[in-house]
Amino acid sequence: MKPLVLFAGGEARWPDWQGPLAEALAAAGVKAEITTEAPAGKVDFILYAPGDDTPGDFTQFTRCRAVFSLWAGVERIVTNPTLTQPLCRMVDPGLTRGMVEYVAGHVLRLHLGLDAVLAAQDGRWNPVAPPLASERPVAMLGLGALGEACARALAGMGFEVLGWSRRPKSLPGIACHHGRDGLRHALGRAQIAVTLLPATAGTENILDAETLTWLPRGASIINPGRGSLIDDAALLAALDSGQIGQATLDVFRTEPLPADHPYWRHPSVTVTPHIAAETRPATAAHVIAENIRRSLAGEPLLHLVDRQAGY
Ligand code: NDP
Ligand code: OXD
Repeated sequence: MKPLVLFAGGEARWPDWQGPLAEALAAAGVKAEITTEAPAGKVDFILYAPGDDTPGDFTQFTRCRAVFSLWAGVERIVTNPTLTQPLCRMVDPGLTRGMVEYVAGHVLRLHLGLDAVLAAQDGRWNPVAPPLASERPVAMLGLGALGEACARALAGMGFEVLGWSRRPKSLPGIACHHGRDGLRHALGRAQIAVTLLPATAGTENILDAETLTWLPRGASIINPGRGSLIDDAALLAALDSGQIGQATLDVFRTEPLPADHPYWRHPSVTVTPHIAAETRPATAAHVIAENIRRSLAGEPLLHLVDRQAGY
């Protein structure tokens, strides 16, 4: 009997995934059946995205060998007590590429002062050249699949990049830090801070009233990580006082961001609607197919979530 793969990534996404998954499974030499509906007891693998129409109780999936998240962030499933099967998060070349483009684009926008340039088309000639990237230190909080790729891309453009992660790390061309002192050091030098951390108990409000003061006055923040990384009241106060010059925010504690949220009307905030990067079926399907192949062959799974660490 062919293994049964349940696509529980939301009905709306199924048409985008059906073809790429079939193709990727065939390319990996895996003969499996993919479906959007099946009796729980017959399912071997679950492809999961958080949503109203996705499973909340995994106890009925008695023969399920692994759950593959279609999202990189797993905070909405990792603490589910009914999930006893191995959980893998999404590491997808297409998603990574999108995040690199988003982060590089907004870092360059802030670095070159493009908002002011666009607002100043008023006939006045003001020939002030922007500094070079090498004169603009950028802190990358989170040096995982996404943070590392962004850090490398920025370093490749000449930015001075200071990285920060939970465990010590060594990356060429990037000054890597960890621990509370490391955070203070990285923020203390950064004119732009990018947050690409997962939402866990350890990262909640990592940018708060205290750590925001560690940044040089007028520094900018780009948050494509998760809303919980930022103490919103502290950030709004820091923006009002000028301690923080600009915040570009893609993710929020409540999404969609409510229409009356102060971020929408703050002159120093740019809101983007959780579009920094998304999983691309054409590339991500191969990651899933490889993991299904591995599971069936008894090989170790890629991108396993550390349930203790929460990411
Ligand atoms: P990874 O799991 O690969 O990397 C997470 C990084 O955060 C690691 O470097 C890890 O450190 C670090 N980290 C975790 N906890 C702490 C801590 N307490 N203190 C310091 N560093 C910590 O995740 P990804 O790079 O793949 O993704 C990061 C996040 O980006 C996702 O969890 C998701 O929330 C968000 N995301 C947002 C998207 C969007 O469109 N806005 C799209 C995709 C993802 P270490 O290296 O030591 O483990
Ligand atoms: C993700 C996201 O976690 O899109 O993949 O936010």
